[in-house]
Amino acid sequence: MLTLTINDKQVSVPEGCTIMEAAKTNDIHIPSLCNMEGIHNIGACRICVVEVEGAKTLMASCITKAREGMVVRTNTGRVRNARKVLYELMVSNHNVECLSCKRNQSCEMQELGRVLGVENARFKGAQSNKNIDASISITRDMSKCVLCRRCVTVCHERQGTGIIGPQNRGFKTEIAPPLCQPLGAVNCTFCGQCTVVCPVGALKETSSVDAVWEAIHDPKRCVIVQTAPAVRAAVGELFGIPAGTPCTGKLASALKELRFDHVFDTNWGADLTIMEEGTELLSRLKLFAKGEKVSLPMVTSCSPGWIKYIEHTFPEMLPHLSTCKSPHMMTGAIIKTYYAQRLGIAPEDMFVVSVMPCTAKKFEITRAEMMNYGLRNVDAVLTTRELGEMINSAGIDFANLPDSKFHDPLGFSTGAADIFGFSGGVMEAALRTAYEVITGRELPGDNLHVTPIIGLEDVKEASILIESPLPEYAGLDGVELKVAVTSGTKNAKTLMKQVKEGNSPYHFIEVMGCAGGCIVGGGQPRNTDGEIREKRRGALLWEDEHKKLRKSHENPAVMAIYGEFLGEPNGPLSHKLLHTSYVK
Ligand code: HC1
Ligand code: SF4
Repeated sequence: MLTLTINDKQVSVPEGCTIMEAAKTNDIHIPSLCNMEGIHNIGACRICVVEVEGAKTLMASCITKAREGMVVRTNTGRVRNARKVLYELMVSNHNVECLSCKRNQSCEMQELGRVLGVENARFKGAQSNKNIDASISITRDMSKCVLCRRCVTVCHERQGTGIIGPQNRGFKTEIAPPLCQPLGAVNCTFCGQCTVVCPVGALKETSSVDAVWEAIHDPKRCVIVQTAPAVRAAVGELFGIPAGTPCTGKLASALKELRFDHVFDTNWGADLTIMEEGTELLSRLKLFAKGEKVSLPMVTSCSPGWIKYIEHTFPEMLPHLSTCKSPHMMTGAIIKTYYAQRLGIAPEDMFVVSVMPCTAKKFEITRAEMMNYGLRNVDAVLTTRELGEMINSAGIDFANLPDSKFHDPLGFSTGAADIFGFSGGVMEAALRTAYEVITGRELPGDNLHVTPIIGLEDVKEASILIESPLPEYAGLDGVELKVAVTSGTKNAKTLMKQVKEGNSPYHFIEVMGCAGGCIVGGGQPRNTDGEIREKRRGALLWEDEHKKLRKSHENPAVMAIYGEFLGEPNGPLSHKLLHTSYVK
């Protein structure tokens, strides 16, 4: 520990912390724009400057280490004046059409101006950059960029993708891919993590809101919506409901109020995915037990940011991916076939909308691999944030909505589907079913949880002994099934290198593109610090643990589809509608 003085108060803090951290742990707030909790400090904006006794210049408190005996002042006239000048210089090169900006009233730059007491912009600078790059998933509006570099840090350090960085020099600096190419022309995974940390309106999802309103208002269209597991754990935050409150019932009610014709649940598709993916895993394991050549470990395929990453970075490892489409694509395929027949309407007259915590899903639905009979399985993706915009603009009082249920037949789900929304959940859901099919017994463990794989650490692993009395699985009797779970493309790289080098000890790997899973996807409400992540995870665990049915193979609405329409899991119709493959 070391002792220093901040604003005449003696404080003791651990060695190695910064002045800003020392201040924060002693309830002294230092304003900043570029600083981000839990990730490297950047020192780009300098708004956090403080006076340090003996130092000639003001110091950026986010990157200056606290030292024994240091005397710091965070709120002197010199400091306040410097912060204002820095702020006004940033504003001089910023598009200040705030009233027509998506971030109006949620913009951190606006809030900072209020905190600093800025009342006029003294410097009338030229605008250095007005480029707008609208990719399928993400729009970059460089007229609003304040060069804080949060997006660069996240893309490089958290996601390990390193797609964007400062291009050009000085006044012409632009945060962009090399040579200022569009995001759609480089190896961007469309994970959207850069949009989550952008403090202003420079990085955001490419909006699908108008297209969805248009479909809703078109009397000839049958507009069907489905919503992802993780949305229910976070959407309430947009309406002042405390983080960690499950909002499933209010969400279903809000979607009905928005006048979608049918309100379904991607959770239903998650249970269906487990039937398909579990069966696929068992087939690969059986071949492996017979000594036949088969791609193991099998790797999950439901996160489209992850799919894009493996295509760009490990294309030769594509056979390891499960052939399953993601749950919302499976649900879309069933809606436009089985459900269209049941309603007696042409699939061309349907418009399927997925509400997702993910920006990469906007790209996923446009892929040629995600079509059947010449039609897209899903027509539009709204992020959780975009759904919030629609609810607001329709004047719906979300917080006071009564609970309601999703519509049948694609609205019922088991607890296994809820946990898809956080890292480790898909694996656990698959094991709950696969283990029981092979052994005839329930997955052992605390309340159906495979404790080592549940959590938010970088790479988690578990091994489960298979003891099967069934002749069909005799080859697997006594096998130690080894599984691993990771999230965030940076962590996935570690596991995939092992696979590439041929020394991966695992049979099955779950990868999600965003660190922590969909609860902190690129389309979720923007506050995603550690505490919020845990609360969202808690909301989904609560949903799982409070359901009567918690294993996908127990979902009667999924089993009914096999009886009425699909036949067997992994059968010919399933393969046509629910599976796909990716080629180099
Ligand atoms: Fe996800 Fe999935 S879990 S990918 O994170 O497999 O986006 O929630 O919807 O499709 O179910 C996202 C979440 C989501 C799919 C499911
Ligand atoms: Fe980087 Fe993801 Fe943003 Fe692309 S979407 S620039 S990969 S953080």
